[in-house]
Amino acid sequence: MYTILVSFFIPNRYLLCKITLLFLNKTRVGDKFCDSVCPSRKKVLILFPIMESLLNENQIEQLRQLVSQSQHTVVCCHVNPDGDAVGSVLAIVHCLRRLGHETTAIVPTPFPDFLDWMPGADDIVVYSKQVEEAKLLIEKADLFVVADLNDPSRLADMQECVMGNPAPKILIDHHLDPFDFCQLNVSHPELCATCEILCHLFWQLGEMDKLTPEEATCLYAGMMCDTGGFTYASNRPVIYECISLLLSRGIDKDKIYRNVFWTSTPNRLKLMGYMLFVKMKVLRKMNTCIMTLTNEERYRFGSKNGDTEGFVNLPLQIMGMRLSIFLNEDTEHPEVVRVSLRSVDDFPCNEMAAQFFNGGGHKNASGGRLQCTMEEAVRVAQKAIQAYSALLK
Ligand SMILES: [Mn+2]
Repeated sequence: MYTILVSFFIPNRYLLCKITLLFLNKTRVGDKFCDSVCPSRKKVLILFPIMESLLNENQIEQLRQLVSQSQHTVVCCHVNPDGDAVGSVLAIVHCLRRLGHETTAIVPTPFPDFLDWMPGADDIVVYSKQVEEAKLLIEKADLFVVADLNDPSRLADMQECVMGNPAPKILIDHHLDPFDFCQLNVSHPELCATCEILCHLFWQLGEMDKLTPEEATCLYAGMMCDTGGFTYASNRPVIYECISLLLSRGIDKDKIYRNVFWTSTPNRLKLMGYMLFVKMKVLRKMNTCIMTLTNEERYRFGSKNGDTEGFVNLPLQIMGMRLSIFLNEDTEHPEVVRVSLRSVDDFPCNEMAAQFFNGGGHKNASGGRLQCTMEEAVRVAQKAIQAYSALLK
């Protein structure tokens, strides 16, 4: 009864949950709490769309122990880090440092320039550029947190060094089918971003109302990047609970959006125009678009790492398009073509990526790589489109 009365007077549901807890003398809100207050859980959930408890008691204990026993933690993520990878790494680093732990962020390869503004981005050690420094830090580490990564091979050149250190590892990730290589696995493919997992974790651990604006900013940026500014993979109501909590921790979400999605260079805009005008091939019958970009073209436009971020999404604006394929010659390895796939509705990019492009990912957003020339990569893409024609037409 208290819960319903209070809900009329307190606009902030998080505060409301806390007040309710005071009444009920509970330490945490979660499924157990809902069950105990109201066996028909639906009613309670409608009144309080609250955060999710992702860990059981044992896992919480294990997490606390692993962290408290460590002297130096290394937090890392996948190769070619995106906003969610960088956001989750930085949020974890900030949080651990705030709790007094010596912590370093190490990423396998550089992250795109449009993430430079993120709080703490300057301190990130980039393995491919600072190999010796990174190796020393990895060898010294007595705990690893691997974020936004489901397979150690996604650590690229860092893999051998990280896996060679027997220190315990914690995985926090939302990709499908995680490898079992960590002591503690927090894997939730149903969540929109690794940063969303972190929101729930921080909340469950009682850290949410202690988050600094910097930590909250990293979490929001990660969720925003993995959902294209909350335009896909973002229909679960609890995502907006996370956002509400992060707003109450002082983020400026409009500025974060501008920093990530509405900041460009003249060269990038010119390259985008060229890609759409010259390079976009529309396969009308297959409701598919293919774009290719070689290093030679990239140099012509003075394009930098990360400049092509988001290009693969553009063709999906065309009415009826179901699939967009972007074949991008790797800047470091010219014999490698990086493949990005984006789809709408039920088209399973991840299956196509696994079957044809040595990759994987999410249903609507996947990637892979081919060891071949661009011409051969185009042929593989055409074969993939044919194989999936029944789902595309
Ligand atoms: Mn992610």
